[in-house]
Amino acid sequence: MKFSFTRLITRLLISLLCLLTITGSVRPNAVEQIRSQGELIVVTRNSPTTYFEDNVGTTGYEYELAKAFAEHLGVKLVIKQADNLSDLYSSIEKNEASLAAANLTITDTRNKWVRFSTPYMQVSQQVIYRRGGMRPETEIDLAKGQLVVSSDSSHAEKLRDLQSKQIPELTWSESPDFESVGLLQMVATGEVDFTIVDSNEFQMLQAYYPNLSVAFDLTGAQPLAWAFPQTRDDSLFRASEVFFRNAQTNGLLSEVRERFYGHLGQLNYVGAKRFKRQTAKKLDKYDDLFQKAAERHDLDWRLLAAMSYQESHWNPRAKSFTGVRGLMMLTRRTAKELGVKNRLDPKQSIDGGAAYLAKLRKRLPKRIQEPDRTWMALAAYNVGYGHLTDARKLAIKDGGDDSRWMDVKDYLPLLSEKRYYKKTKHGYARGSEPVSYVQNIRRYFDVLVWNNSPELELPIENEGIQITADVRVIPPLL
Ligand code: BLG
Repeated sequence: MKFSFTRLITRLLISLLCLLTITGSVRPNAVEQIRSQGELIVVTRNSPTTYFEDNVGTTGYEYELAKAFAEHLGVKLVIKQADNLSDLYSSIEKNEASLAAANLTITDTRNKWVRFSTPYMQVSQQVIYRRGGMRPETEIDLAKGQLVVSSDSSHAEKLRDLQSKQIPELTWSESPDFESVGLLQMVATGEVDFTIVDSNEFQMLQAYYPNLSVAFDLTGAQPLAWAFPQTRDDSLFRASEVFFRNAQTNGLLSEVRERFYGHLGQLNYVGAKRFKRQTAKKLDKYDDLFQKAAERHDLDWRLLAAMSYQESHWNPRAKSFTGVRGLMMLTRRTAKELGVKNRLDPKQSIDGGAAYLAKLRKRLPKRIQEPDRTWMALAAYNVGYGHLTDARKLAIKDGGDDSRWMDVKDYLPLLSEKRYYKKTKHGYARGSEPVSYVQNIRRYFDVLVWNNSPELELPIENEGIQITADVRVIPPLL
């Protein structure tokens, strides 16, 4: 009896195994299908924190991560753009995309119908108000003003939760058509009193809305992750787990974070407001010169404009303490080397500055890729090529990567510490200056690029947005 029972079990197991092999060979799993089609379809949204066009083409935090995941699978990335969150989720439900990568917060409700990947970032939900307007101090105050959020967002979910558990009188409006950019715009123009966005979105967009500020954090840290459909076949989800594990250890996650968020927070309220004012008042006078110089030296004119703002606030007669002068702040020595006769002449200054930056960019070793190459050329423009090289050497000595700005920017400030500079070739330098210099320029550059980007249509203040017909107003729970 015992013998035949064991035999029965063995037979059953063998049959099961055969069945699995047969079905396995008949129906390839998700990863096998993606590989045989040669493409990974990812659905996302067009926004500054996810996916957008910049001066060099398509980019964005989610886009870069998704591209790396497609490379990990050995296929090409195909982006599908959703207009709103509901379309985004329906794309993965209907299998029109393999995953959604769109600054999505893991929430209890969403967890019921999608499978979230390993989180790659933590954000909090922030209540945003207009300076000089009504500032809510706590959740209860949200009931006192007009509040708008995106439909199907984690913010709407949080409000529903607050309404049912704590503040039954809470009301707000939801619209599927509004992304963070539109919502912030409405608060900025005074059309509504408050909105809620994720902290990383506000950090990125704050520079465009100097009159907006964070009232308080509505939540603690919440994880962002990719969303996969809840199918039995979890092969793609498992592949993503391996990918995220590698991305953590090989530095990809920190590299992408540095690229999109590393320079944020540089522009404070006063700085952002001033930049906006000056852009409207002065940039017109010089943009032609920036464009011509950029063309001549194969640079982006908005980068030259951003540099010039950082250097002189677009004042052609600017003069530093040490006698550095003009729109692009050329030193006497550098001007001479470049053949610039009059540093106060806008055309000569811009042309000279552009030529100098282009020269530095070419001079860097070939293995330094963009955009790090440009950030390093900017640092050299400010502190000198020799000091930049010293910092790169310090990075190498310490096991860092001298071809990454992310590493080099940590070593530049050490050039002002004796125990480091006494061993470098070019000696002492105020090394933290080029670090803030580059960060500021990147920030100004972003603003100029986005203001010129047709997709994002960033804020022209006073131009009100009408709340569209499909805004749903969530009534109080009374
Ligand atoms: C830069 C020069 C570099 C020079 C470094 O100084 O000026 N760049 C230009 O002239 C465009 O050529 O490098 S070196 O030739 O290899 O030595 C170092 O000397 C300019 C910097 C200096 C800085 N702004 C462009 O970024 C400046 O104005 N500092 C003012 C300091 S203070 O306010 O007077 O204290």
